[in-house]
Amino acid sequence: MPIENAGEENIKTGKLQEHTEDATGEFLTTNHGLKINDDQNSLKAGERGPTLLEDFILREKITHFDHERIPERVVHARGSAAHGIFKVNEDLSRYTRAKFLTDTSVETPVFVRFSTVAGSRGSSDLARDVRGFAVKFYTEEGNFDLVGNNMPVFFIQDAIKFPDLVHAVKPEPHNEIPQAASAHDTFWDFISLTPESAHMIMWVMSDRALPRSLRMMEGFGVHTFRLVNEENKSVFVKFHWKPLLGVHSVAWDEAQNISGKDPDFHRRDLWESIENGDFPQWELGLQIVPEEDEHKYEFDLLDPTKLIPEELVPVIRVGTMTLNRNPDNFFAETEQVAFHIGHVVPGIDFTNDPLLQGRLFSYTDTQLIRLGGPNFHEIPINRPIVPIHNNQRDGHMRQTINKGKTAYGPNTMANGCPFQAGRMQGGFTSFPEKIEASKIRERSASFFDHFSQAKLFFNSQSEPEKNHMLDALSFELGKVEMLPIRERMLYFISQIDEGLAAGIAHNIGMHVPKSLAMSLNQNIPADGDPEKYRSIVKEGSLAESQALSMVNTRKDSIKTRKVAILACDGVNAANLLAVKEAIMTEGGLVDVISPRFGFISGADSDEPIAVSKSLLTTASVFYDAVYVPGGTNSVATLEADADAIHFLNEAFKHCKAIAADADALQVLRATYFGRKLPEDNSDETVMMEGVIIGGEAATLARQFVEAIKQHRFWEREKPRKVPA
Ligand code: HDE
Repeated sequence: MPIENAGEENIKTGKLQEHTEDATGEFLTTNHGLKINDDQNSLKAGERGPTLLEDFILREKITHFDHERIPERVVHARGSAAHGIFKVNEDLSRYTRAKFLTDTSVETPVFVRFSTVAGSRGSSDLARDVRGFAVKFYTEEGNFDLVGNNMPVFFIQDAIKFPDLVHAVKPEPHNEIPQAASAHDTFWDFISLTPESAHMIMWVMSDRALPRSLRMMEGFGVHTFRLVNEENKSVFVKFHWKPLLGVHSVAWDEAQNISGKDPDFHRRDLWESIENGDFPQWELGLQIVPEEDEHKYEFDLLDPTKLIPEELVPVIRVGTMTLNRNPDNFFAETEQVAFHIGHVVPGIDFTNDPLLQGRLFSYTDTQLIRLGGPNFHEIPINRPIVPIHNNQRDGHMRQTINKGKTAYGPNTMANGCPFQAGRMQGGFTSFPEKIEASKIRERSASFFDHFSQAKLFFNSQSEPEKNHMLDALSFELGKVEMLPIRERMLYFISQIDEGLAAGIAHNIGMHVPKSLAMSLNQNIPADGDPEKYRSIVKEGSLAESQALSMVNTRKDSIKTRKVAILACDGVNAANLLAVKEAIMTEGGLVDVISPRFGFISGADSDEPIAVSKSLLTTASVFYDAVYVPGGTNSVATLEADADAIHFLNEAFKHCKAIAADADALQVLRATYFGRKLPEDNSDETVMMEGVIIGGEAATLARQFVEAIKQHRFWEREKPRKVPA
């Protein structure tokens, strides 16, 4: 299909690209269409002789193989993606003329790529890191890319510092260690000298950096953008994605375990949920700030290290995105997709955020090396669904065969085509923002308050979340070898919260310095006045913001939550099946796990029960909850099985819901936490936060489902610490 016509057809079929099906019933050919007679043996001079240079079939195959890799993304190399649709649920024409945001009947195809930032393409999904959340909307007015993250702010305020930030966080250059980790000297050296990173550091050291699933993350456009309506009136906007499953994270110890046992944990989870028809969904949220309110806040809307607290400007939910199709080919789609913050449609425009402005340059530039030339827009996944008409020609790997003589404008020979589109004809016009300014290589003083929102974030966390941040910072700084860096960081953190700094200092065996011999602020130009650049902390700011703590996320369903049932021969099959059924009715997923694969028999039934995972091939870190049904023989086998006991200990350590029949209590008693269980094991008792024992199966199942909805019982973590 010619590229120009692909759009119309694609809108109709919902398929964005041409696909080559498996070659069922076809003969093998070379890339030039020649049928191949033998693809298993190269051409040789005699049975035991040397291979001949003449063997063009061998050469074509090996040459192609030799060139199969392209450079991985310089950041966000590790990613997973899916197709879907976006639908706006109210007409937003009061704010924007973007058609996909005004016409409620339009279903806009999207392709979404999630990523980690620091690691290489093959690194683990569960690294402590920011997650990329990049959405390509294939609208009828061209592609709009919302290239965001799962955190609403960023490390730096000016694009010119991005290469430094990335060099600092990437593996150290002399030995390429550590992979996908910020816990090393160069990163914290840079951060310790960059106070503008204070707010982002709080986010990255929080549980937000360890998502339970890509489906359970928020997304943020980070920068303030503009929406522009038909009358050319503009408002400022922050974009949000709110997951319908809530925002949830795993424990750090769990994350490290998952990294070893299944580095593809998030990728697999996304893939499987779409294959199972459990389509991930997000609501698109907007925070709208009228033009006249540009200077109303104590932070600058152009400063990407600041968010707009939802208490000040509520997030209005305007549409839903559903991911409903896995890519057919990882390389062709997920690897070759090229996002660019500069891909906008009429009705969406930029602001002067200096980070955003730098990004406008970087994204096309990086594709030139990564995808090999200026025609990457012709790669199927990058094509808009509308036809492309312009005078650009040639270049590496050009796919389009342009007819005719005119590749210039103005022209008469093609009757002036393609025409420029006026605003009324859907042409993009930049918002005519008035700028009266002198050229200046400086930062606005309105960007200097680096700590207020870092404090706001920390103060808005629950006790367990604060504990996790304390642990995370102690871990990271504990891995830093150079003491002056640790010291600077302790001072830095004491500007955010003295208790937090003191706790870390205790953990890493140091003291929080009262002052520092050197300035932390490296933003000062050589001839600048240091006083002018002193970080300001604004007093009287908002003390807490509910939206910043994951405790306040929605906890109303167990959809797609994974529940392990530990069972062996002789299990109480009636209870096992009743609890399994109750979980599945609520949309949860169940694995029956036994020391070995095959089938187990129930004490009360002749019907064999299939074992879906063995203790050899799975681990508690892959589940959200565990249930141990009764049955004398099953219980006796599990009680004596070290892997089963470890499974339970670990699930407890990671604060997951655990349920057991009353007669399976002895299995729990064999665990570390079981020793701490109260003696009372009467029927229908919830024995400990998130540990439910006994009672009639239906009641137990009901209580268990409610417990799983809570996601985790973090509050039991510190007082009931168990080794596992
Ligand atoms: Fe990016 N970023 N970035 N970034 N970014 C890239 O583009 C860059 C920033 C984000 O799944 C690169 O195609 C600069 C903020 C995502 O393919 C590159 C600056 C945010 C992805 C690049 C930033 C992002 C990228 C590397 C500072 C959140 C992955 C490969 C001015 C709002 C997109 C590529 C995907 C990727 C540059 C900062 C999000 C080099 C210069 C802030 C989600 O162009």
